[in-house]
Amino acid sequence: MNKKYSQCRDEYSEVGYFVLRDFFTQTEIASLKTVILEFHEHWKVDNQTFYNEEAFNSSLITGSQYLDDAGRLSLFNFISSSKLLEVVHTVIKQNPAFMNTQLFFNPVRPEQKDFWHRDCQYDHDLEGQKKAIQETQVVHFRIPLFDELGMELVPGSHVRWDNEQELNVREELNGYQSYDDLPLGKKIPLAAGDLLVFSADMIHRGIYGLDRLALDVLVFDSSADFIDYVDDDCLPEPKLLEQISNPALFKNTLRLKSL
Ligand SMILES: O=C(O)CCC(=O)C(=O)O
Repeated sequence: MNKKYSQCRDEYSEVGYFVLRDFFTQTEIASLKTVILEFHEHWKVDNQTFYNEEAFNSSLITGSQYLDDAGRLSLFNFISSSKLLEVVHTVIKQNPAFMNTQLFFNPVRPEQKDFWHRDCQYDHDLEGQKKAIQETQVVHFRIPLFDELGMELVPGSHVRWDNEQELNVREELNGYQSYDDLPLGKKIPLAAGDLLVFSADMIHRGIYGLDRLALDVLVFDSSADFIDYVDDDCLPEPKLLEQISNPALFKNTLRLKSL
């Protein structure tokens, strides 16, 4: 471990993200890659038009549509490994709950540009977004499978509202485009094996290029109201749950689902 967890916690609350370099071993990344590539190949065939025209991510990687039980189980065990959970607990101390997974890749069309956003902007108007960033947020754990240009983040924007330019850019107001550069953006290049932890509601964009294929695991605080965002099919069924070494992350979600 290249950083003390207390330092990670401080960085997260101050700037909204932290990076752990060489967090995963080559062996861990190689076995993860096998499962993820299997998902990705099936997904691409099934979503050919969407993939060719506009897609830059897929989701529900742990679902039953494209992976068999063995693949799903290895993903569930990876996501809830004690190593990763220790990091999850640095930002969500009590009862973190699994939300979803997403896989980010390059769009097929080279002219498609990477764009600034806060995740909450797709669910809320501006007043709702202002509220969302003051309340509990969803956390992304980004695991690149290949070296990539990484992410561009606006440090501190997880707890503050946009300045005029940021709002114009991410909402495409007053002639601005969501791909315009932002002066406060900080580029975080990532290598296979690194782990980037960042707040879903900070101003951010993925940077397209190289052979990027990154798994994002999304986790939320059980006390926050996010359960409706969770798709049942991406959770382990009882027969898989009992084979997961540390099932708490999924059990927390299943408990909320049953309420
Ligand atoms: O990598 C990308 O294309 C965007 C990533 C992103 O927006 C996210 O993880 O929420």
